[in-house]
Amino acid sequence: MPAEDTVFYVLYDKFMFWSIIVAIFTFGWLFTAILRYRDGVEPDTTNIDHIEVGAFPVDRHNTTLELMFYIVPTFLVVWLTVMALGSNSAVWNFDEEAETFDITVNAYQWYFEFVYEESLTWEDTETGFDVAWSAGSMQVTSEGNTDSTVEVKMGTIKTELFFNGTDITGIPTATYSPFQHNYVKVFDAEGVLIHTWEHIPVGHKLITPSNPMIIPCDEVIIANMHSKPVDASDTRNVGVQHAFWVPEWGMKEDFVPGLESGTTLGFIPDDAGTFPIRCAEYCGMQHSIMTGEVMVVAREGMTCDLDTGVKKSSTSSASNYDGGEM
Ligand SMILES: [Cu+2]
Repeated sequence: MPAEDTVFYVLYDKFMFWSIIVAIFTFGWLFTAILRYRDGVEPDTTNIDHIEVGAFPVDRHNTTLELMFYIVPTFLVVWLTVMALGSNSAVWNFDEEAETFDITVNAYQWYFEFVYEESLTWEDTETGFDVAWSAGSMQVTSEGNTDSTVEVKMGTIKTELFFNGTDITGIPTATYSPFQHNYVKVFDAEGVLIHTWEHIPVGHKLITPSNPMIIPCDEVIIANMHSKPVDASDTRNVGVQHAFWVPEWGMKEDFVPGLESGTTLGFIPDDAGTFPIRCAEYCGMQHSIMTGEVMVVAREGMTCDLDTGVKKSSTSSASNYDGGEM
């Protein structure tokens, strides 16, 4: 979901285009008038009977032209307003029927925390590797027989295994649980990460800057956002204002301290990839380092090829306050 896909990008373009047109006309007119009617330049009075300082030359005015000065800008302003209002319906009316992926985003001084309200099992695509892991057993298969190291995490236990392209041994499958954070990471001989399979359970927390926010592609992501104090023991401290900003998507939403229900950001990421997150609201000393990444992934066994029937970003990026009762 690059910013080019979003309704805001189109709006920005159209507003910019018309601002330039209006500016050329207005400043052109201004400079013409400055040069033509400056002190010391004799006015051209060929077609004027009389010209009086401070009086409008009534015998020479052009009704059509003057009317246009009112009509054209009025139309332009009304049109731009209607067009801008159209973006509201794009971002505030989510398809109620649509399946959503809910995630809570908390902002602290000075990091973001992502709390999973739903579990997510995802896997890299097109790497040649495939990991199949469930309660019973784990299998790693590879198209090319490359020697690799496999790092397996089950809950808090990490194990390093060797994979020769076909066989992998010693996997402690007995304690696999979908309620734990589990991952399988495959590294090549040089230690470069080449394949990841991961299961994020409900309630799992990922924290910036060391962890990205991991979300599935082609789904309506609903992020419920709260500002929180680092020290929760002081009840007077309700956190400070922050803003969640993904520049590449043209998407931004505030965290409002003290707002119980939080704010909501809804969007459909359609391209897999990693995109930077920044805090876009000055929030104290280390505001500038309050950054992170959002990682768009394909659910296990799926791809992000847009043939899932999900419309491409018609509800692309959204920002609205949660609840009409505010
Ligand atoms: Cu911040």
